[in-house]
Amino acid sequence: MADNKVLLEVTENHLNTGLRGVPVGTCRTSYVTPTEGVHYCGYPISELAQFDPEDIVYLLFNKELPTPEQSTSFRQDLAARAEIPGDVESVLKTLPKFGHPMDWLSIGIHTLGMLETTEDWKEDALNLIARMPRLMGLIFRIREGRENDIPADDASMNLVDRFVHALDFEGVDKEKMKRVISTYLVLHMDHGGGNLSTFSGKAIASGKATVYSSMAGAMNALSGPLHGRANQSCLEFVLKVGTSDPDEVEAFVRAELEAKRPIFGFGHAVLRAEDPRATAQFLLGAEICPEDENFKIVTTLREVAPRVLSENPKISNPNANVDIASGALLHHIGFTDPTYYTTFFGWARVAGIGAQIVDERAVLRDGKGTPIYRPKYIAEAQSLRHIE
Ligand code: NMX
Ligand code: MLT
Repeated sequence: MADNKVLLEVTENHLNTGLRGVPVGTCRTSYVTPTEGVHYCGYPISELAQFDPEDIVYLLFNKELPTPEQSTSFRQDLAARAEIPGDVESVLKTLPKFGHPMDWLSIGIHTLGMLETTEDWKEDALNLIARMPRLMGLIFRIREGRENDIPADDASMNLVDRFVHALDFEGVDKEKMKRVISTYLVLHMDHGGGNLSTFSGKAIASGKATVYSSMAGAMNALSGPLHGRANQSCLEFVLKVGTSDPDEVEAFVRAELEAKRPIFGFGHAVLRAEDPRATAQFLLGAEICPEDENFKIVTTLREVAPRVLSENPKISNPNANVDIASGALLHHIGFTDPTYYTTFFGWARVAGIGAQIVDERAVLRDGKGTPIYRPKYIAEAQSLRHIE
């Protein structure tokens, strides 16, 4: 059950805490509980990890899982929206290759919005979801200098197949790749209403910026190292650990803490147990790559780090979070450059943020939508100086 106990009074102690625990609205797509993590429309994420991404997109937009017929027709609907209505490639080709892939993703989404924006929140959100696999594939290819002979898009393929097709990596196990990406997308699609990128995207949309502008802003929020980009830092951290020996890992973790550096892949603002999204990825890794060196390191970290972090009573949750194992899995299937990892998070999150924007703009308050965001800030002494 969702924890619906809400704070009724905002006191001085709540100021300057990043709105932690302060209720600001309702969310129709998902909620997060401290022990069971995220639930999509009431289903715990642990029950959804094996579903196809298309069915979970349907769930987030329609608040119920599709019947087989609804699933087929939704896939056809997405396919009909897939073609990018213009030339996004030539814009991507002008971007500096040394720029971060998340900046490319944000600019790519902005460009899609410039090529076509309808006057309808849901149309735009679904069009963007349908066009993301191609955009993602183009970002990889163009950044890698594989700009020629890009395979034509085939909208009859599912979302993950279309990305793998555009990417066209050689010498990789494409079936394994599709399985990891599919699970990754489902696990990362939504995480309640208040995570930073979702909140930012909805705030931008509340001023009636388009879905594309709002989503580009949400991607910028996701790109921060304490939020989405932690998955990049986490694999970089794992590569730095370099050993799965428990004693050596423990010494490494202690040295990092001593140096006042975070232990990536651990902790969460809301969860107080291991994130079930981490558990699901550990299960997948144990099945497909138990002997992978990075997977062995994260498995040891999962045992060692919570014990060490628990020694600090300030740390509210010493357990593994969503990012701990995702990098090891992506690395295993051929994505060896961690700077790309947050783009997968962003690709997935477009579904949840898109559905939440549609709800806030076109469903809540009997369809009127929430007003423009305008929280109150209390004036500090310095700002009052001129009237003293
Ligand atoms: N390693 C070192 N210190 C930590 C960690 C950690 N994994 N987790 C929390 N702390 C510190 C935190 O920096 C804070 O210190 P200070 O009071 O000096 O500012 C203190 O413990 C209390 O923090 P919490 O209230 O437990 O956590 P908070 O809600 O502020 O932050 C995270 C949540 C996720 C930002 C934090 O746990 C963290 O920085 N983790 C490591 C980075 C990471 O894995 N990010 C993943 C984000 C994805 N996700 O949220 O799922
Ligand atoms: C997320 O999935 O957005 C992260 O766990 C961060 C959060 O929920 O605050």
